[in-house]
Amino acid sequence: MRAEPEREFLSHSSHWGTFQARPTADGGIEVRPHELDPDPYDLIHNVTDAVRHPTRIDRPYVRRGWLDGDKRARRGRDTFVPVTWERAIRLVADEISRVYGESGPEAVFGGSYGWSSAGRFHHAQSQVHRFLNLYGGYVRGVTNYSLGAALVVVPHVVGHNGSMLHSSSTWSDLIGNCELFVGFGGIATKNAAVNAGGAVRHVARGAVRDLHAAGCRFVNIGPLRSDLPDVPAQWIACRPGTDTALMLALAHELIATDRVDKAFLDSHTVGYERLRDYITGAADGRPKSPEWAAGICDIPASVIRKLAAEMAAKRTFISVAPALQRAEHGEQPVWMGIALAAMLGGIGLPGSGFSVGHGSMGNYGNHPNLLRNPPLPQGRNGCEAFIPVARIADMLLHPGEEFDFDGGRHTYPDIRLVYWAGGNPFHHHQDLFRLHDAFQRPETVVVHEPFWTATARHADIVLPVTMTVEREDIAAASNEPEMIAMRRIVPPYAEARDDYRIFADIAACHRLGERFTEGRTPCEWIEALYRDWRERVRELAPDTPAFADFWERGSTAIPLDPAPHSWLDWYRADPEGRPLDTPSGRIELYSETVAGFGYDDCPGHPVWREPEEWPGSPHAREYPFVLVANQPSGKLHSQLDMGSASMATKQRGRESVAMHPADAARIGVAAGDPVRVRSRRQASFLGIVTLSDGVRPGVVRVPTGAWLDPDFDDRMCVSGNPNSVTRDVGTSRLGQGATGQLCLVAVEPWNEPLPPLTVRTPPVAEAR
Ligand SMILES: Nc1nc2c(c(=O)[nH]1)N[C@H]1C(S)=C(S)[C@@H](COP(=O)(O)OP(=O)(O)OC[C@H]3O[C@@H](n4cnc5c(=O)[nH]c(N)nc54)[C@H](O)[C@@H]3O)O[C@H]1N2
Ligand SMILES: Nc1nc2c(c(=O)[nH]1)N[C@H]1C(S)=C(S)[C@@H](COP(=O)(O)OP(=O)(O)OC[C@H]3O[C@@H](n4cnc5c(=O)[nH]c(N)nc54)[C@H](O)[C@@H]3O)O[C@H]1N2
Ligand SMILES: [Mo]
Repeated sequence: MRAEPEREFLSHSSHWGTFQARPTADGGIEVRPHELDPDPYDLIHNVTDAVRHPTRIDRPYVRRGWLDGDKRARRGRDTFVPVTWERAIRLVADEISRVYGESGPEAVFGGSYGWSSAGRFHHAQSQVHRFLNLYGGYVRGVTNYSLGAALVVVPHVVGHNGSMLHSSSTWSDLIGNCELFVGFGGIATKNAAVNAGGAVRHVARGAVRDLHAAGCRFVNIGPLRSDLPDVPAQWIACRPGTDTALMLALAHELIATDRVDKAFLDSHTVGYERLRDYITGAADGRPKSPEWAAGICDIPASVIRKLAAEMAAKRTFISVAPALQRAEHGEQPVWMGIALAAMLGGIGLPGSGFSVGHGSMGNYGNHPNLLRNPPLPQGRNGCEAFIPVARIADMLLHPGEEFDFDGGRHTYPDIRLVYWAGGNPFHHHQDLFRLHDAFQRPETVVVHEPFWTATARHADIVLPVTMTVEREDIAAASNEPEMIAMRRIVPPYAEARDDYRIFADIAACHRLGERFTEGRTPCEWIEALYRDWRERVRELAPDTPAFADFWERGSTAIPLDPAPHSWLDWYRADPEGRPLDTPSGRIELYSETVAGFGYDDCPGHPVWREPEEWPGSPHAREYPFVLVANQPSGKLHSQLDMGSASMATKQRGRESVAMHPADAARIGVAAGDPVRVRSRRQASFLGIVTLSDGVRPGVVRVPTGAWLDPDFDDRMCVSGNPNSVTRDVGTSRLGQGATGQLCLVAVEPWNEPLPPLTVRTPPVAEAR
């Protein structure tokens, strides 16, 4: 017998890293880091365990009850009937004809939030939007789960042209200039693994070490010591959800000790006097002093005073992790963080200023693109109706009701058809048992998925799709120096098809196939997207190779702006000549526009407002712990939850519940014990205790992303998904962002046998 020739490693990419891969003899794949990446993360290995996992969806399925005409009963807990592709395509096409014909696009929710996979062409959300636009459009979701509050409040404060979300200070600007890095939420470089569209060069951990070597001191403010893992740091274990009070007290101290940069405030901001009167108490009789904040944040006033003095004396950079604004009143720490940086006067100077989260994503701090990466054209959405993306359950449960958003008043549409491709709402949304109830309302739910996630299990028609390693694409993320040829590594699993082909086949039933495909195969699309980009990029990078050459080499350089820059340096230099696009042209510490909306939960300047659930609220008697449900270190969100890097963070296949040893002793549990975590939603989940003195007492940390394994009768998730208990309310009437990061919970020992996990086996399928 002759040995099979060794297959060569080919380039491929994912949101969490670029790698090389080749097929193995048993139908799986072998993965190794890419030489372009100086600091690869373990997450690239998750795909190995996932590609032939039993939870891959092997063929199209239709839910039993839906097929029987009992449309809504048992959605999410029903059995499935396998069908041929022909039948599945016909069923979806007929539903589209029916719902669009009877009710138009206002009855179709196509927001389809979710990260799906890297790759410019096969990006599922772009594909589904392009598809639904063929029929006149769809109800969309605006903003995102990541930055819901910031995306709305920041433009009121510094304009769209001043937003730091796409032009944050570069690491190269900070290194050697920044003397003090104050990280609210730390610099959680576990999160810098990820860059949407395909992470290539991971530099954040190295940059933090370089900053430290250049003499910068670090302060990590927040519930977890591990939020600043790469260098020595002072840890100020502030109560979660109270950062705005701490910032106000820092500002109070700057005023009291006459350290405010009045010249900068005069030349570059408006509204300082209004904010100052609130801080000093002149406006409401309550000075926001360090003593005032000490009681709220549970840190000594002396620590606040000392930090304020140091911030005024040194070149200081303030970073607010996105997590802080993914909570009730999430607009406030962002607005107040900008105000504090303005009072220090360092905005636009090397090594100082503000950002929403260095370390929270691979693109922050990197040099920005000079040109846009190739996008897939999506057509035009003719439907006006929208929701702030995280109001999905409210929309489904309350059609016709009104809601506020950024100064407008809008009405929830009446949704009859939900179409989801590339997201997992039964991971990303809050209060998942409420979402389960909400998902009973539409007449039909269609989901495209590679895996039997809880969302796929809530579908009526489930269509199996390929993973990236089963198709070809090009990867390109913002602020990354290389575009990557994503080569096909293995053939598609079972009957899985590309989202593109599925949409093309459905569109063909309505004679819209040509309009969807423009007569191109996926390879022709990829080549065309590349060709268009190369045309645009030519002037800047004349050596950019032709497609065939790029494909063969596996990567090509993306031109980036090489100059170090500090956020708003251009505005600092010329505030009159190059104003911000705010009403005043300046940084608005008080906004007439926001004040005019009349929202008590987000007035005209930053304020401290008590969240409904926090340690100071009456609910804390029954629910004494703050649950911090942050991003998982072992995977992206819920993706490839069964992979080795993800499973390594779990115990007995269930999520870890990290807590302080003193808290564990008090409730009578030890490391490795199962616990039940309950909330006011009459819902709970099971997890396994881990102990660390790096967790603030009174806090439990449970990462998001464990695949929901629901016991609907007990409203309990047995695999440990924290969104089974989180609270589903908007950040405020202004931003209406997701608030999943924090809520109050009770934690108690679980003394019964652990219920079996069903989430890593497929649901019950009937014979064909
Ligand atoms: N409690 C709490 N909840 C949170 C957060 C939090 O901090 N706390 N964070 C929030 C944030 S910031 C975010 S961004 C969201 C993330 O929420 P999502 O983006 O919805 O999460 P993912 O797990 O990335 O979901 C992507 C899904 O797409 C599927 N997929 C991958 N490739 C393809 C493809 O080619 N085609 C199709 N059809 N499907 C594909 C994957 O299998 C996966 O199920 O979660 C939010 N939820
Ligand atoms: N490995 C990995 N990386 C990721 C992701 C992933 O799923 N996995 N998701 C990506 C996405 S889509 C996004 S949007 C970003 C999100 O980036 P972030 O929102 O910054 O990420 P988190 O891990 O949720 O939160 C960071 C830290 O903030 C702290 N924190 C929480 N609440 C508070 C508070 O009230 N005050 C203070 N001071 N600290 C608090 C928590 O301890 C937490 O560890 O991450 C991206 N990176
Ligand atoms: Mo996100």
